[in-house]
Amino acid sequence: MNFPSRLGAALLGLATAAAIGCGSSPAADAPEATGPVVHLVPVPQSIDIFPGALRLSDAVKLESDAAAPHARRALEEALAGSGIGIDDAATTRIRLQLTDDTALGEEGYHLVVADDVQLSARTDVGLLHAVQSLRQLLPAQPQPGYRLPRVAITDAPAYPWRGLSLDVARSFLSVGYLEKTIDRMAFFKLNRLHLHLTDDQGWRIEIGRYPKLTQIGGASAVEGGRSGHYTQAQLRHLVAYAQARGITIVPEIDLPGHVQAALASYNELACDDVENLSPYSGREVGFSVLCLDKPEVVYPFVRHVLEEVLAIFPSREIHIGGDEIEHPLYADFVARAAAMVQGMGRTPIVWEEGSVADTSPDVVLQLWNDNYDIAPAVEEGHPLILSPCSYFYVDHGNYAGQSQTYDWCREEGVPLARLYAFDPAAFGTAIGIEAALWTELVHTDAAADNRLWPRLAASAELAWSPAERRSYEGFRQRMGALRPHMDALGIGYHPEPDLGWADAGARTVPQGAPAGPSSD
Ligand code: TNX
Repeated sequence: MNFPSRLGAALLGLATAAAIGCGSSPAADAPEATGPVVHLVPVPQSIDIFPGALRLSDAVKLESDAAAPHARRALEEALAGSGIGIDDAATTRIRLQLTDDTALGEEGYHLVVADDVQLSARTDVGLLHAVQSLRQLLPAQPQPGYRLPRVAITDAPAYPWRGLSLDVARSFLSVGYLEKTIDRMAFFKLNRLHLHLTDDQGWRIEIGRYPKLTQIGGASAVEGGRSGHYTQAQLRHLVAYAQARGITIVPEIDLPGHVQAALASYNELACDDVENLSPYSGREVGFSVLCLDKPEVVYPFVRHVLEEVLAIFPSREIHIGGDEIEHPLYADFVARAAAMVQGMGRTPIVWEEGSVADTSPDVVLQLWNDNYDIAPAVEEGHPLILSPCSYFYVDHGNYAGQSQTYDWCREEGVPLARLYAFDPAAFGTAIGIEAALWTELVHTDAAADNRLWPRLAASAELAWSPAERRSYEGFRQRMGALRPHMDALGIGYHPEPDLGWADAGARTVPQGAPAGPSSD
């Protein structure tokens, strides 16, 4: 590699770090003389920036390890997006290489831009992350003669679980929208898509043994929302689509409450004295429950459903809900359902309330109320997914008073800066972070985009980047500069003033790029 001395590089790195870390110089459109500016989200574990730049011509030569097909495809896509062709005769080389550098872990990578570009990692997933970093260094639109900054990055995630939970039950989201969301998540190195597949207002997953779950339960939705369901073939497609982008889909079947759609489909799942067995389209929570006094009906149902769910989703973790229900047999149910999942060779996830049940310490708990006393469960060693609502419930406003948002958890909403201020280190057994989009009030793709972005990028940085590398000021600059990439991805993001995006509509939308900012 033709690099200057480490010291020189480090000094230069400091000078250029403004765009990377916490400085205050503008991140985008730096003049040619100072070289291209680096703006990566999430901010990498370590980066050296060197003088000069690698001028990219129309085409590059691609060399890749046959064992990294997903990274190769992602790289081809990224290059195409920047208008760069692939040609074996080209002088500039991009190399994807698997290495046995154990320090990188499962997801870490090296990315070096010198006289050529070298991406290395232990796994295809690690290389996928390297490609995403390269993609953020490349122009969002074709730009002939683009100068790629010379960098040496070593990167790996702080947390293994970097998720998004989407409620497709209250209001359905199409396969196409989920694919788009997966692409966008991958761009920010998020790796878990949790689908809340069932709730009072809708049952969204085809179960062969119980066809009425989708015939009846899939036909309803929250008032104003969309109904529908996914076939098993569609879900298998999504699993593969996500896997090729480094993302695991985690299914949730919410039990034993939030089941009105199931009760409306199969009345025998309800206790005999339950009168209301109609489909539900309101917004109340906590009123429906499987009849736990009929274990001979309920447990076979749960088993059969889970068997089909597990056959579709290879995820090690399977979410069985467990939220917002008061019942004398609640703890018993959670313990039995969790044991059932474990008996099938998987690891259950339960919302925080499930911590009252007698389960083995490897059962994962998902924290969602800020004030929930999770300390005893942490003491027992339960891994935690962190989704405290006053930081990560993005059904709350981007700003106080935003229309069509909830504010039950935090009256002022969950602005970007608030979310970014979260400190995951406060939770000893945390395995990561998951933002959650509930859809009682989110009925269109545009509204979903608006609630998710840019906040999801901030939660990605919290889960990926070490605390000492993070600062809101640095994030604002880097994220602000990624706007053309957000546009190229067709994201209808909230025009966040903190990122300098408040001029919604003023910019030119590139041809073929949909939507753009949306205040929906
Ligand atoms: C709480 S978080 C819920 C959801 C609602 C959400 C609305 C959780 C486990 N339950 O059922 O959709 O609040 O913000």
